[in-house]
Amino acid sequence: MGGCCSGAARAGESPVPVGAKSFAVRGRAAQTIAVKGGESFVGTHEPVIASDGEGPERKVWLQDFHLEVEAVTVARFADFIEATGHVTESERFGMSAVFSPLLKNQALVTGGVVNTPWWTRVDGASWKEPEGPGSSIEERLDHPVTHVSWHDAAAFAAWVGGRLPNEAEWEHAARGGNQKRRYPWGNEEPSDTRIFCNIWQGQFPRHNTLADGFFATAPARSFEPSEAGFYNLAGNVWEWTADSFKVRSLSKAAKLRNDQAKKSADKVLKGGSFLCHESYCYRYRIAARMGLSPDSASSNMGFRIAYDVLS
Ligand SMILES: [Cu+2]
Repeated sequence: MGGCCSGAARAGESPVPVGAKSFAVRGRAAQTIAVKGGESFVGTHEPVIASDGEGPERKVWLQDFHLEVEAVTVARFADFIEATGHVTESERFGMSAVFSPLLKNQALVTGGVVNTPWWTRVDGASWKEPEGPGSSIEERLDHPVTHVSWHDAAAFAAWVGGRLPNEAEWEHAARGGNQKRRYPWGNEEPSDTRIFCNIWQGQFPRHNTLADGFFATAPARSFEPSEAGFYNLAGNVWEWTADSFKVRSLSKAAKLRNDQAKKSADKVLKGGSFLCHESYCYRYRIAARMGLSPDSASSNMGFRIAYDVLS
């Protein structure tokens, strides 16, 4: 069984990899894991949501790379803002998409989102006021930053001297190499009582049993890390990748969507979020994906940083 991650924890060792390093050239250090490249694959031959383009499985060749163990936190993003004066797109647009049950002040609701009444456009919502004016990040400094667009994520990545991973790298790291794994922890299905990650438990969106301990985001380092040492690749927040969103499968419907997707500049997000549940959004699987325009942002989207291996 060829694990892909050098310096990664093996059975019996500490879950935090011994060989982990930090590559960030600016801002506070973040731990990375060296991931061995080579032949791998992206996607699956058994798509669950075929219209998302989960299939077919395709061979890819990957260079070695490094990937941070956790999503970029609020605290780290705050350093970036302070150092660069970067203004996020949510701040420029003056609003972001907030998961409605998080809103204590319903007066902030300025408009819903079609077909998904649990999303609300909130004026003034941004990475530092995630539920709009008066809300605070103080108790969430170790959570993944949210309300960041792809452009914001790319700007942060450039600042630290890294980049966003591409989809194949993200999947490869999540599977622990060239293994057929459905989830970063293996193949066992999470359920409302078997908890592996931060997703929804209960009747979405009315009732969350909180069996995993979190209504919305959890700290970026929570739950058991994968064998390789990565935290929360599945669940918690969607993670932006470098790739443009295309539907790869060849069904007619998918082809049509592909033609539409080709015209759009949508980017791929991976991993699902605290809102996913098998009953309506079964997207915390490794092969699952979502495409969104690079200026979109919301309560459940963040990112993590990859680095090239410099020789
Ligand atoms: Cu979901």
